[in-house]
Amino acid sequence: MPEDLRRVRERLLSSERVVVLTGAGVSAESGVPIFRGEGGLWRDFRPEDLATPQAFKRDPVLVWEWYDWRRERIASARPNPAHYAIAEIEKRLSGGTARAAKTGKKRARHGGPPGKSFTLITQNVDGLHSLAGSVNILEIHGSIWRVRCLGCGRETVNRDVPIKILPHCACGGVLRPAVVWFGETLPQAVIEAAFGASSGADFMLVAGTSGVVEPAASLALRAKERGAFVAEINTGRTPLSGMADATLHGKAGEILPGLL
Ligand code: BJW
Ligand code: ZN
Repeated sequence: MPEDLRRVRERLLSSERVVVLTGAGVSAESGVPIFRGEGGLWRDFRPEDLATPQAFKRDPVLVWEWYDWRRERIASARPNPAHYAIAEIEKRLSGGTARAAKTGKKRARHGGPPGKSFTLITQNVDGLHSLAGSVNILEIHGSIWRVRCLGCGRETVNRDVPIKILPHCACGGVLRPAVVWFGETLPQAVIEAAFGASSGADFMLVAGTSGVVEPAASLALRAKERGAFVAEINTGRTPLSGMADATLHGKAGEILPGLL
């Protein structure tokens, strides 16, 4: 086992409050396009045209067509070894099923590692972490499988592929994807929980994110500031690489299973 991987693994094993922060790179090996860099969505599409509230106001049909295309790709995607390894880390830390991480029940009954906690913070909207079995997940940029009514504000699950464009709510209002666009604030409770977990973490793993989108990138800085060991897994260098205690270069789906 390479020395840096061994070091990260040892830190993970000896830590008590573990946080994993993921980005699009973790789903890349599932065939879900990333945003930046080679083959990224922002090479072919302008975020200003598709991922802002102004863009939706201007042309909701165009925005929905783009989301419908992405939903179709994601619907046929399956979790990859990176998603499964993250779910397995949660399961081991919570002493049984991943669900025990949330309820604490299994740990109490089966004597899993006492006092350990695990939080997965994801910027991904694809839902693949849940499909892989992760439980304690904070989806800070929302979910592509949820819609929100611009009229009554109600948020619901919608898995229609294709979706009927323009989708409408029972109240007659137009539905939008329940994701966070540029210039929008993140769901308050979710981002507060993410900063809380990051502030208290003693180990943070940052995987497959370019680290350029705020406030997500600041979660890693917060963890580092508060004394966590920060490890990064990425195929390339990012603005977070310099402050990370360890940087593992390569594909998340190949490196993450090695941490188990
Ligand atoms: C692999 C791999 C493999 C590939 N294995 N690795 C402070 C300073 C400057 C600007 C701001 C600031 N605070 C707020 C802003 C504005 C803005 C922002 O951050 N702009 C910067 C880009 C300049 N932020 C916001 O507007 C946020 N809102 C906010 O802060 O509200 C308050 C506020 C508003 C206005 C002003 C000030 C404050 C909202 C951000 C919303 C982001 N939305 C999107 C779309 C979501 C919905 C959807 O999916 O459709 O979220 S944009 C897109 O970027 C998406 C992602 O979640 C997000 C992050 O991308 P991610 O996950 O990092 O992916 P990539 O593609 O960038 O990187 C992939 C990485 O993986 C790469 O590094 C590869 O090398 C690597 N990789 N294959 C491992 N196999
Ligand atoms: Zn409504």
